[in-house]
Amino acid sequence: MTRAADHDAVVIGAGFAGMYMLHRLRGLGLSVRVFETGDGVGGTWYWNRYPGARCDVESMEYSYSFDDDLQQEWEWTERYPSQPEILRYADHVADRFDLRRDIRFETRVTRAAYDESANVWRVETDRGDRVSATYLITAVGCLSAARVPAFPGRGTFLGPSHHTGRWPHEGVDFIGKRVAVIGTGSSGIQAIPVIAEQAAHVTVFQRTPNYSLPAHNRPMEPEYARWVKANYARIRDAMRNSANGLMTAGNDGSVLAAGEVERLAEFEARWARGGVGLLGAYGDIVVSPEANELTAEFVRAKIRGIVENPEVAERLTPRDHPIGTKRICVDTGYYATFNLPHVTLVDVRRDPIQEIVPTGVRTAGGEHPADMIVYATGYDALTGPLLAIDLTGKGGLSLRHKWAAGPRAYLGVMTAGFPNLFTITGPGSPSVLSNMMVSIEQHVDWIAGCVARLRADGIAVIDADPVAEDAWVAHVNEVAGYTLYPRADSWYMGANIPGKPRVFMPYIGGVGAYREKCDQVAADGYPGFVLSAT
Ligand code: NA7
Repeated sequence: MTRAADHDAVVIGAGFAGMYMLHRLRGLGLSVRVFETGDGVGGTWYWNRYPGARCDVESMEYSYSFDDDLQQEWEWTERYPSQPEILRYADHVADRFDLRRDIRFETRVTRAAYDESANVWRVETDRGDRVSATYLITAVGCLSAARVPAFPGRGTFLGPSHHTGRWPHEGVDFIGKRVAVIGTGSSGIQAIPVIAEQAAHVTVFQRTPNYSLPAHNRPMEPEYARWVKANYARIRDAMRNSANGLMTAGNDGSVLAAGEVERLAEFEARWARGGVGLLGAYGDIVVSPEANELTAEFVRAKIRGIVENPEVAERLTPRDHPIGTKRICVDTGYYATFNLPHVTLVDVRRDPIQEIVPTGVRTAGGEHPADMIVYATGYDALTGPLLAIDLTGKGGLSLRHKWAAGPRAYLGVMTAGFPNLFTITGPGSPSVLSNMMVSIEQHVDWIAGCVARLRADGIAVIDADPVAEDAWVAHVNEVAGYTLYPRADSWYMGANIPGKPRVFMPYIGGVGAYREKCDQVAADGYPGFVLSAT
């Protein structure tokens, strides 16, 4: 048999999605080439080496479930895993399953075009590779296109500046330094307390105050780890069929139906436990404005209780968006950091950043001297990493053109007009609204199942049906519309990028319901997809 393509599949990215995809496709006997920009595996956890970087999903849940020996043998040392520990885990998995031999590191895919006459994807990299593949699978991550705002004068700064998602591998020494941190999302909120432990002065530039919940991180309790491992099969199954891929399910009840005493007791218990669980206290927190306000007010009171200076506390208090509708943050000592004498908060809504100058950051109120700038300014989320690649489908259709008004994909896994292209945790799937590990495994398993079926049935081409795609996009929007999410200027909505279409990108119907739908589609012979033998 003549091989039409150099590889059966090209996978873009060697984070947790790309690594598992490679493993599964190998298991089907496919030849696979993975391209990865970094010089190691781990994706998000390879890039995000900023101080304090830690996952906000617990260790026992933020790990692969596909191999029981792996999940039984790996020992997590803390309740919430730190970036170095997750990276060690990724390296361990790469070694254990001998993944590196098919990964081309330090190589970025710049372009991929579908060649209809040969039914192959022609893939180009910044290293000059030109390869063809039957299947093209993106595993590019949802938060990997780091973004530094175009502040005037940015290039004039004399000291080092670092984006949290492009942190130097050799680390950064803050001792004795005056550090400007711009941005108070999850990354800023994790980094600021750790930077403040070392720096001579920290100036935090905040645009939108965020809700942050305490992690209460601690060393892993061995009995707990043993219990989880003994019950992993049942626990993983429950996570896969849950709303957000976590072990602890949320309650269904209503904040409004609970009396004040009950409500506060429930909130206090969840605050004391730590992590994102507060949002699961009742079923209507991200649906009912009144329920949300009661929950938000609980957190606001906590901020007032921690931050000693009432004026600073007020500036840190979020009021412009419902709690949970921007990604909730999980911190260790964030609010208390503002009680330190060498930490200053600048509210850039009232006192906007005008320019970066050689010696610091100038706002309307004057210059804030700095030796170093940390940009914790986020990402062009979900679509950014896909649109960074010049992707062209049937008839020369470019993805950038097709998605100009917002992403369109059927089940978030294929977009019509781009045959044999699968997008792991793409827009229109639960992705960033879930435990990413659960969503990654679900997509990879589904794609592997689909590819196996195509090959067994002699189907050469699969594409999304535009009608099914339109219906799915409408459904994604409809479900988001039942919630308060669209009210926030969040990166879920594309609102953090000037000019980006305002569309709610992930699917909020729940990972369990989503999985059921995907599985049903596969069992029914892929309705909503167009399959052809040639
Ligand atoms: P986020 O959550 O997007 O946070 C970025 C922060 O940077 C946020 O506070 C932004 O304010 C701020 N920002 C962005 N642009 C500017 C400008 N031009 N001026 C001032 N401040 C600005 O990114 P993270 O890296 O913290 O977190 C990403 C995800 O990683 C996180 O949610 C977890 O899932 C893990 P804004 O709120 O837009 O007003």
